Amino acid sequence: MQERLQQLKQAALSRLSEVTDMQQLQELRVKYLGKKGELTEILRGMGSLSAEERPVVGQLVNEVRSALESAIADKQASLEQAALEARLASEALDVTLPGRPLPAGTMHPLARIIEQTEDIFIGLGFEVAEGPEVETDLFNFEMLNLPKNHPARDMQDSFYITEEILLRTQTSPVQARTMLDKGGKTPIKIICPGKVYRRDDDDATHSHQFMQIEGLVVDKGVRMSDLKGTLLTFARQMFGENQQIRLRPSFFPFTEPSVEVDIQCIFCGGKGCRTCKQTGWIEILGAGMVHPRVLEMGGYDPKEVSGFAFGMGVERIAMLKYGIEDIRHFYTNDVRFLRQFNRV
Ligand code: 2U9
Repeated sequence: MQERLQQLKQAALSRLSEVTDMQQLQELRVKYLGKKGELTEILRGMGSLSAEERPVVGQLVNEVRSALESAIADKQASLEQAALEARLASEALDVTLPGRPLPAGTMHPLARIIEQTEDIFIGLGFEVAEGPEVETDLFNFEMLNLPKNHPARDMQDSFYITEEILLRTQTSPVQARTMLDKGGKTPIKIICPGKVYRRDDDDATHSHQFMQIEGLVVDKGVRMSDLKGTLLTFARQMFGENQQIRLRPSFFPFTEPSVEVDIQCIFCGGKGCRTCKQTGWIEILGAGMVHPRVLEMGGYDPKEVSGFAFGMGVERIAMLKYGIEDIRHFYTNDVRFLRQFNRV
């Protein structure tokens, strides 16, 4: 029996040396040390031994068992170590290799102008307000002193959805909504950027959908000089520190008095060229003091408060600033056009 034990030990150790993975190791463990394993079988056979032999064989069985257990544990440790090393090697990352650059998008020129304009006006204490593009006749026209049958409604042919609902023709309804939301409280100091829609045939300078930024200030004692100072600051930050502005009388139903605002021609510096039609000036926006009727309809008392408003076409500002000659470039999305406006 002692001989059988020695043979078993040798056989187990020799098979162990050939084991290459955890599954084989587990099979080997079961074969020799398991409940139905070979060592257990020998133990069961000890009943037939003499009283002298039994402790000797018993001790030997224990020695063989612990020798096998420790050899199996060593093997398991070395298999685990090898597996770990293989994983580390396969997942090795060379952080010194050069990276693959991802192609970066560029910012759309209209988004750039809007962002820049927002920055300028936020710097002056304004907030940015937004509203729906599908509007009611009430907010788009009525509240802006453009009652039904007003001749100025013909000036902007609109996309009507029903008799009372249309695509907004200007962002002014956002200001009208803000006035009502504020319930007569001052101050209001907002700019409203967004898309507007007008029934127009598209050409180099017209688009049936374009973008506007409008502004509204309502407070006690707001004057024309506040409007002028605000717009001069905008013109200088947008078009250059030495810019001058010029105000010409105009007419809008929602402002009285109304003005059109020019900057000195950025192409000829005011000397006169083809773009400014030899005048030295270029129109950039319209503005005025908010009409008392508009204040009233918005829930403000025109005897208590006053306000100014202005509006500009974002495409026009971008075309001037970047020297773009056709408004359709903004909407046809030719990447060669868009790529010229790299992020700064
Ligand atoms: C309220 C009161 C007054 C907004 C204004 C203009 C003058 C203006 C045009 C510029 C070029 C539109 O894109 S454009 O065609 N806008 O000239 N807009 S004052 O006045 C308001 C708005 C809302 C409650």
